[in-house]
Amino acid sequence: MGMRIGIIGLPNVGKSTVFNALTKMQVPAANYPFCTIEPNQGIVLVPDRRLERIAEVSKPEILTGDTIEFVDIAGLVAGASRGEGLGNKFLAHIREMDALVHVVRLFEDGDVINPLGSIDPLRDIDIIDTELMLADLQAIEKRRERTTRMLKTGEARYKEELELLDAYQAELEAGIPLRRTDLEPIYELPLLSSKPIMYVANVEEGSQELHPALVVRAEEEGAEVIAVSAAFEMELSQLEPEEAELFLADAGMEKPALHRLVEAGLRLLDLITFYTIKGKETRSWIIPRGTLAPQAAGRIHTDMERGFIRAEVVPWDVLIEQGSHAACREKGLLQIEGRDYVVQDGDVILFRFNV
Ligand SMILES: Nc1nc2c(ncn2[C@@H]2O[C@H](COP(=O)(O)OP(=O)(O)O)[C@@H](O)[C@H]2O)c(=O)[nH]1
Ligand SMILES: [Mg+2]
Repeated sequence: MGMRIGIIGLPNVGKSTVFNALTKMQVPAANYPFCTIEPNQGIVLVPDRRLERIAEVSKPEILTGDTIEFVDIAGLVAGASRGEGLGNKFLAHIREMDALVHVVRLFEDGDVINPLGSIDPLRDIDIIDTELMLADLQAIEKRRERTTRMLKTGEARYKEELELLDAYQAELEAGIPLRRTDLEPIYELPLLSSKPIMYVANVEEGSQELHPALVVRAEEEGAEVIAVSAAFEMELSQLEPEEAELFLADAGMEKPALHRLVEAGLRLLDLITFYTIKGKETRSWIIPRGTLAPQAAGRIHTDMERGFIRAEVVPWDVLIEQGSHAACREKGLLQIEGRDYVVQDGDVILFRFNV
């Protein structure tokens, strides 16, 4: 789908550790096209218990989970918008992301230098937000010159755009990231502070405790915040599945915190999952919420979208109760859906199409 989540945060908060653990994430029995595109760009398997449950009844030879892309974006320091650190390169990178995971440091560890000297997640968030907002103000300034020139054409949309740019600017000058406003976006002007965001608190090993001020901030923003010990997750990701189970149980955890991070990433991007059982392969597919059946089929193959006839749909839990599409059909539990069907999270779908 090409959805990308950028991992951002101050230096030494654990971004690369989270990223590396994500790309090494093991999910039992799932085959997937893992790869690291570049050292800081990785395809991450989406852990999915439902897929595993479906596989218990479909017994596929090949089990394939869908993936999502994460990017480890280094180099943000105070002053980045003026070109400090990796400055502009960093900001250009963020512009390409569909959503952001902001890692903040809650672990102490005297051996790992904390450039700002103390644990203070709100200060850290404000530093990053300030850089995003300053970069936005610069982008708006540039856009304004162009829009002003275009005003001469007399087209109403340029006057409207100018008003929108003024509205953005007023919010930013008041210190409000655009994601917290309901101003409409300008497609050709991707603004950094408008990207959907969630927080990862890199906590002490063995702790689930979130900083109270961080919880309040996240709530104000309607953002999710997830406690992760990057060091623990890194160790966990290197273990064989059986060892990992024991390691998790010892820590009193049901599943890796990174699974919750990826799940939250899907919610952030408003993505849902549907499943297919076809021949030897059972597979999960990630699509934007609201996708119609033909476009969902197109996610599998463009021919299937072009030749779409119908979708035979059953919710995943009904499928595992009944065992197969055929059994569902006999009991009249199969939904026969056409071109205007909106695919639902958890649907198991058999597409019928002409080639
Ligand atoms: N104690 C502890 N150290 C960590 C944790 N996460 C990362 N580190 C260490 O902190 C240092 C910086 O981590 P890194 O992931 O490179 O940070 P980045 O600059 O944000 O990419 C490394 O030495 C990591 O091993 C953690 O959860 N606990
Ligand atoms: Mg790093």
